[in-house]
Formats: sequence, C-alpha cells, structure tokens
Amino acid sequence: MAIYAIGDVQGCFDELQQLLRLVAYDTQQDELWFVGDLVNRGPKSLEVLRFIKSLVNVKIVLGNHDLHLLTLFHGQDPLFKQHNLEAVINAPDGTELINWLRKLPLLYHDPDSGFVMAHAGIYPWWNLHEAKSYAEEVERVLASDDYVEFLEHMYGNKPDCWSDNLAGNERLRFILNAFVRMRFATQDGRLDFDNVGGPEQASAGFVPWYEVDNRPLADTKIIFGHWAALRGKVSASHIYALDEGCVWGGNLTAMRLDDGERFSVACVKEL
Ligand SMILES: [Mn+2]
Repeated sequence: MAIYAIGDVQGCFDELQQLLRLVAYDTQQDELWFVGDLVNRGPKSLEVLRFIKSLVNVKIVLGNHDLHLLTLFHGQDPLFKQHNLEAVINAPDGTELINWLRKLPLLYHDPDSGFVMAHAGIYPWWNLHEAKSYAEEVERVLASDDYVEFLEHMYGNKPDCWSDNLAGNERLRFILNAFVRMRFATQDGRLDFDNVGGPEQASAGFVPWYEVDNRPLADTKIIFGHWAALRGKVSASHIYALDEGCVWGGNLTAMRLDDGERFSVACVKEL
C-alpha cells in the first residue's frame, strides 16, 4: 500500500487520470490525498468532483476555489468573477456534490505517517493542537444547516493577524483565510492576502509563511498546495509544496509519502 498526495487538480481531470496511470494507482491498496482546489479554471471540474467523491481510500482538504464553488452554487457573488463552474452548478447531482464538499475538513493529520495537510499551510504561530481546534471551528459551521449565512461573511482580507480574542465571523474568516489563502507572513503574525507572487516578490517585511522564525511545527511534515508560483520547490525542511500549476500550463504532481518520490504529468493543452 502506498499513499500519494496530489497537488491542486483544478478541474484537470485528464491529467489526474494520466497521473494515476503513471503511479499504477491501485484503488484497493493505495490511498490518495488531495490538497484542495479540486475545481475551477481547468476544463472538467464536474468530472473531478464525481471521481474523487467515488473514491474510498481518500483524504481531502478544502481549498479556496472549492469554497468559491459553494458560494456560487448558492447564487451569491463571491467577489471572484472568473469561474467555469456552471457544469457543477447545473448538474443533476450538484446538491449532492456540494453537500459532500462542504463537509470536508480544512486540516488533515495522519498520526501514522506524521504528515499534516492543509491547502495553503499552517499559520506559523499555531501548534498542531491549536490548528486542529481552530480548523474544527470553521468545519462545524460549514457542515451545519445554516452554512449559507456564513458564506456571506467569508470574504475579505481582514483581520490579517490572529488573536485569541477574535470572535464571530471575524474569527472564522481569519481561520479560513489562513488555511486556504496564506502565502506571506511577517515575523510578528501578519498575513499578506494580496500578494500572489513567488517568494522573490515578497513585500517588505514579509517572508513565506514557512520561513517565520520559531514555528512550533518546524519539525512536523506539512503538505500544502495553493501556491503555484513555487512550482513545487521549497528549500525549508519538512515542507512539501505540491501545486505545480497544472492549470497554468505546469504539471500535476503526486508525492509518494513513504519515500518522498514525486511523479508529474504535464498539462494537456486544449486545442
Ligand atoms: Mn488555492
């Protein structure tokens, strides 16, 4: 049995199938992990959702594009105009897919392998216990019957710094943003939600979140996606970036957790 962690699929269904053939994926024996952003931008989001939902041995965390889909499905304007998710929104099994999606976690920790997975990473000042407990606060709301009301308050770049005193929607928004949108942080706790560039484009005073000093999780193996500009390359130890930007003409990548070997397929260009 092997575990393969797979980067942001973003609707790249054909590349996902190619990748699974490349690793000789065995549905019975192997386990797949997905770092989130299953949908949007790529051509086959509906096929990706149906396929991943059908898997038995699978662990998934939510990404920001998956959350955009929830918002769009409920007819709200997500302040994020570009999408090609109509096929999911209009699908006969759309409600079923949405109800499955919104109950997925923000954080997954596997005690056996020691790996932790979250779409954008773990806020550098949280230990594992805190990260799990804060993730659960948002997961409970998304899984609840009145989650649509929360979607209206989900968007925004403030607050950009954690405080134990945060409450209500501000608290939930910060936790969610940290798990699904984080890239750069200052050494004193602030996140930059605007800059989508690579590490060399950090604004003054900001570093990639995994380079913050004295992270409590410095010795924990963290798998994340989201940051396509990294192209899978991070120099920090125990940090595994899996988004190699398939949807931007890069690769879709899987990492075998047992030995760290990476497998990639190139983006299929639509003619
Ligand atoms: Mn993302």
